Amino acid sequence: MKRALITGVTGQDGAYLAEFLLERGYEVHGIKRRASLFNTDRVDHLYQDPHEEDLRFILHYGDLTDSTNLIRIVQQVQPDEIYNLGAQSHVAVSFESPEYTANSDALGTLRLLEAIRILGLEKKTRFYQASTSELYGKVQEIPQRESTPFYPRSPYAVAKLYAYWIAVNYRESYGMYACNGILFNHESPLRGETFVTRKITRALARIHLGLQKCLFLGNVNALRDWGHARDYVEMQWLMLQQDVAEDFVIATGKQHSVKEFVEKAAVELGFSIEWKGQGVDEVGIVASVQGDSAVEVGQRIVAVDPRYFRPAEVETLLGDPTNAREKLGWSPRTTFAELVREMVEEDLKLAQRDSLVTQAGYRAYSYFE
Ligand code: NDP
Ligand code: GDR
Repeated sequence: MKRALITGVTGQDGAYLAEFLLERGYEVHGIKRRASLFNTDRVDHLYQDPHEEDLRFILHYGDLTDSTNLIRIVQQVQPDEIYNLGAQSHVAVSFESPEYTANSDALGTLRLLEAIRILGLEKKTRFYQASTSELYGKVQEIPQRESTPFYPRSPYAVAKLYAYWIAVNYRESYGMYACNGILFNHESPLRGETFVTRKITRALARIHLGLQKCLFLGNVNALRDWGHARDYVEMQWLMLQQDVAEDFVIATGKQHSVKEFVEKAAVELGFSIEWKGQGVDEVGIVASVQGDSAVEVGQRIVAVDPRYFRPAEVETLLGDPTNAREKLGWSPRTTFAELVREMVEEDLKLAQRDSLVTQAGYRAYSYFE
């Protein structure tokens, strides 16, 4: 039985990857952070009572900023594969907490690679690094492929640049099987609520049910290449099953704006949106409504709030996944329309639950930015 260790197992990708590896017969170990509240919602369905025999899903307390803890876990688990998905992954937050972001995202990667080396596991343990399209930042070439020069535009991207190169360096220096998946944005109903896609589907579902009035966004003209997280974790695994370690761009090859995402999500809920004004005065107005909805024609349901602008923005990203298609036989299964539909459907269920709880006189939700 193969043994995998996942950092960031409680995150969006960690949850999909853990499920994927368990289905393939792996013993899966995950690192979770200590928190004052439960933070394992996304993997609770995989939880096994530690008293059960045949335990295949095991969580360890740990943190990417804590070397000795990482060395102890790697020593104990002796993994065949490590997936380093843990990170302070929010680009805007990285401007607020640049030092912490560097510590967890850049040095955290180094700490894991060193743990492998210190324990003499260079030939046994394969290492996957969660690299990102944010490395391309101020875009030098469209579409972006493995050979496109990097130009990071945030403390997050700069930290991930270090992580990218230290993985390459350990591969070249110590013959380790270490590789980077340069993944473009991937979303799902498990996406964190403060990333733009989930923020949109969550807010529009709530507006549709009358639980919220308006959705405030930053740069609505940003362009992204959005895929589904479920499709992308399969590739993370595939990258570790090759004869030779290599870095791959993973993307859909299709690009949409934040505005298009809003429009598509609205249509799923039965209303259409028209944009008026420009820059900070741009607003989304309801143009038509079909069926039962709390929204009304003429209602302003999207507005721009400069608080969500970033000190340096990544305006456009579009990936070229040719290499992954040709060498890994991989191509994304979920279309943009299917992705938006699935996210809206799941957020509508959550909003309906909140609506019932509110009607029963209880406070149902906390406010997310
Ligand atoms: P999430 O933000 O959903 O998950 C991040 C995970 O990392 C969570 O489990 C979080 O724990 C954990 N974590 C954060 N800080 C630490 C730390 N100091 N020590 C240990 N664990 C920590 O991210 P995604 O699942 O979306 O992304 C997975 C990885 O892929 C990240 O590295 C991200 O930067 C990268 N990436 C993501 C893309 C995307 O579009 N989703 C695209 C390209 C790269 P907790 O639950 O306690 O917060
Ligand atoms: P990104 O994702 O920065 O690409 O990083 P995010 O969804 O945060 O932003 C995408 C684009 O939308 C614009 N935007 C807003 N973003 C947020 N979060 N909130 C808003 O209100 C808002 N309004 C407009 C942003 O400015 C941006 O242009 C994600 C993360 O998962 C990273 O970890 C990962 O590496 C990259 O994707 C690839």
